[in-house]
Amino acid sequence: PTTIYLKDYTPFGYLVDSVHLTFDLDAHATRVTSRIAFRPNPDATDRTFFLHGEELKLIRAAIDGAEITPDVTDKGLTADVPDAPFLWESEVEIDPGNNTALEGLYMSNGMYCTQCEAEGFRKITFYPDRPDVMSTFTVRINGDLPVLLSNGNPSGKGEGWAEWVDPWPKPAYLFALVAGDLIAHPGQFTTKSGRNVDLNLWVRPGDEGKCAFGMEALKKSMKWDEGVYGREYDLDVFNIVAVDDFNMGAMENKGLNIFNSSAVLASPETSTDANFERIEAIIAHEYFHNWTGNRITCRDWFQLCLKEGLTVFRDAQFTSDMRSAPVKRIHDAIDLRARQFPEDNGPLSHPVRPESFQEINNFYTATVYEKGAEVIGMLKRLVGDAAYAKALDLYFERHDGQACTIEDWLKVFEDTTGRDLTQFKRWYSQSGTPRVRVQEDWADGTYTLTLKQRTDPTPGQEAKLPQVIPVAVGLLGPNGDEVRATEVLELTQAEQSFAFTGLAAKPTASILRDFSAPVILEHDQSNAERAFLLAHDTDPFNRWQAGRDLAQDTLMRMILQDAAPDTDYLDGLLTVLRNDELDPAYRALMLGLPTQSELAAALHDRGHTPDPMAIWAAVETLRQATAQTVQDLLPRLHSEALVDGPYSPDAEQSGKRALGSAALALTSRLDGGAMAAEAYDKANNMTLQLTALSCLLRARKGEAQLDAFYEQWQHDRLVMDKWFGLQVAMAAPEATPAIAATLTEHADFNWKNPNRFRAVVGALAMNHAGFHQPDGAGYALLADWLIRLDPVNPQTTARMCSAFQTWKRYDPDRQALTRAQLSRIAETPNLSRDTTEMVSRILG
Ligand code: HT7
Ligand code: ZN
Repeated sequence: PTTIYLKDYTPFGYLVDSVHLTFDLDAHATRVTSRIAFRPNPDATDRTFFLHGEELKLIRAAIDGAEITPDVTDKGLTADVPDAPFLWESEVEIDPGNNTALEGLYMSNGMYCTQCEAEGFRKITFYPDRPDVMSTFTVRINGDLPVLLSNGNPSGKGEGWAEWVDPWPKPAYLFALVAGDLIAHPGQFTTKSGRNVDLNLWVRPGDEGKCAFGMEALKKSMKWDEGVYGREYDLDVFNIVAVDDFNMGAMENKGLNIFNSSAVLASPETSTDANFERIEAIIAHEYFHNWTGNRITCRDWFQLCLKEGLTVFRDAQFTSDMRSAPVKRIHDAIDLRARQFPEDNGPLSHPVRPESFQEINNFYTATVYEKGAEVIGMLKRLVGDAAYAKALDLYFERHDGQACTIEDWLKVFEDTTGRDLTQFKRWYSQSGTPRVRVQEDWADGTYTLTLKQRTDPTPGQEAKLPQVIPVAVGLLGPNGDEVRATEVLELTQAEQSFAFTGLAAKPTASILRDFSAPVILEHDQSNAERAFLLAHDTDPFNRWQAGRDLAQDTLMRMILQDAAPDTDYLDGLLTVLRNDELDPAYRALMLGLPTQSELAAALHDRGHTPDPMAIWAAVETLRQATAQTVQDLLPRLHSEALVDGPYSPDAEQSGKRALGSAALALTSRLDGGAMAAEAYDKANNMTLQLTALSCLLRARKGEAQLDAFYEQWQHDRLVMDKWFGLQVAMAAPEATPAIAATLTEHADFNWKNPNRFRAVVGALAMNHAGFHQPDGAGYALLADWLIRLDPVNPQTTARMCSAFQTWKRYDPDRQALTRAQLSRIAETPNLSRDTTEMVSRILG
């Protein structure tokens, strides 16, 4: 496979002034006719006329009306063209009914839909399918279906046809078409300058009752982007379509967002609080792309973080404003450590702006998205809120309508603040998670903090240079008062000291407040200091972190020394749980533990070989001890979940349910699931029903409820995904591979549907002790399914290969078993480019 490099970028030889497309829809022989106005690009030197095109049957091609016979390969075509403006025409035939890869034009439940990011448009027609080629599009759809949608504004329709005009120049990856028997959930929004926008959420008949929340989330997002970023919507309509077969969460096509139905459809009976929160965030994310991604797009795919990092950062700000900022920050740190840190510190490590790739679909990663967002958060923290706002205003003004780079992005900050961001730019080019080691000194009223940074080698990057790390620090006095408010220290050297003078007594430091940088903090604090911070820290993030550190410390000693659960942790937790002044959602987070995979990483970091079963056993023991310690509080905490009045997925109610659910889970460890069985019968929303069911399954009970759940919900595919997934997630380690294998034989296991596939096979990879069973059954089952899925859907297969990325942490036997499975995948005939790249990187 060919490797593509950032350094090789050159502009395309031609500009596109307009695109006219006509679709004659047919399940197996859709005709796509294109009329494209090209002219030579004065900024380009290479005038090769190459149009991407894959899996297309060329029927006819013409230049300025004269038929031609271009040179066609399986990647595209070349042709001789005039050295002046010309009209390109082509007609191709495609087969959406047999498109299982869900890229290009495909079918889902009888509905036509498209997915063009990153390089799917080339499966629709011949085109310069690269993000720096932007054009207006006019689209005519001929098809015998009631709803025919494309980007932009509607410009005409009749029996069996519709026409759409998108006045905003866009790259082909933002093209979209949907056709089907759909029902609209309508809404209205008036922008701040008075534009009336028709909003529609299009769903399959039967899903009408799951639209109201998504529509409200859209309106809130539109309002928020006007208020916070001054960004207004720019078309007369905004359409969202829900589709069942989709590789990712959603897609921000101009004026026509397409969503995985799991990322937009919601009702209290069928969706959990977590589902509602995720849906609100994804709707906001896709909407915010209208400015950060669509109006200002990426010059090339190496710049993906330009739109994704910024848009994730913006959606996190939105969620913080809509809900609780500390709770959101803690969730984001948990997520980053669970998904991005393993990536950044393993064989798949790559910079936020990668420098090469074989298959761009493999770089829609936690590093590009979530670390990319953290980088923007650091920049904002370093320059301050006012300067950030000014820089963003300039970004939108200077680059509207352009395809940009990270250099353009940083330049607006340099121009507005006068700062030199040369060193900061290393966050975009250096891979790996920096580690910051803390040393503390106290003498004569001066507290000195010495911070040392280092980043371990990562693939292709042996030596690392120091980065600019904003370290937010506050100091607490002996009685718990804050003696120094939060200050952002700028760590720019490999080692740097910061002195705090004039202190009456040795303070306790609260370091990396609000998780001010995506780094690993190495701070040898005593458990007494951690307990002190857990009781007193005024920074909610670090207060939570102190509890997390205590939990991790006790788990490590339980695993390595067979120690008993630590009383500092248990007593501290008890005090926090008793404190009714603390937000229930926050207290629920306090009850969380590091994931088993995180513990495996921590053990590996300290030079130990993690034993997944020992980790699992320690977590079980600590949970049991926690339940015993806090048992008197549990009935009251559980009753929190049963809020009065109608269900609302808002932060307040869902926080109460989170705490109540955590209490029920602990109670189940003491009563064998008796209370969970009662809770299951009484549950009047999906959050409570699913929590009760998961408690029962973990207590190795709940067979009757599992069957009842199936009977109740078998008609609802999104709820059935939960039914499949929960059984694997809650399975005992030794039983996990067998349970997952049995579920893959279930009549409702439609493995070609990515949501269902992920529900079972993805959950297997997430069940740490179950996946890492010593006989390798988990590895073999995953490999079997990846091999089977690859020819059908390479994108989803390749993404799921990352379950193997941590394999070198484990013992030689497990490594040998994993290597055998990875080799088996690698040697599969005709393996996709996507999966080939992932497996070869993981094998190293
Ligand atoms: N920009 C989108 C990324 C994307 C995608 C979405 C759906 C299916 C396939 C896809 N490939 C890339 C999603 C986003 O970040 O908003
Ligand atoms: Zn995005």
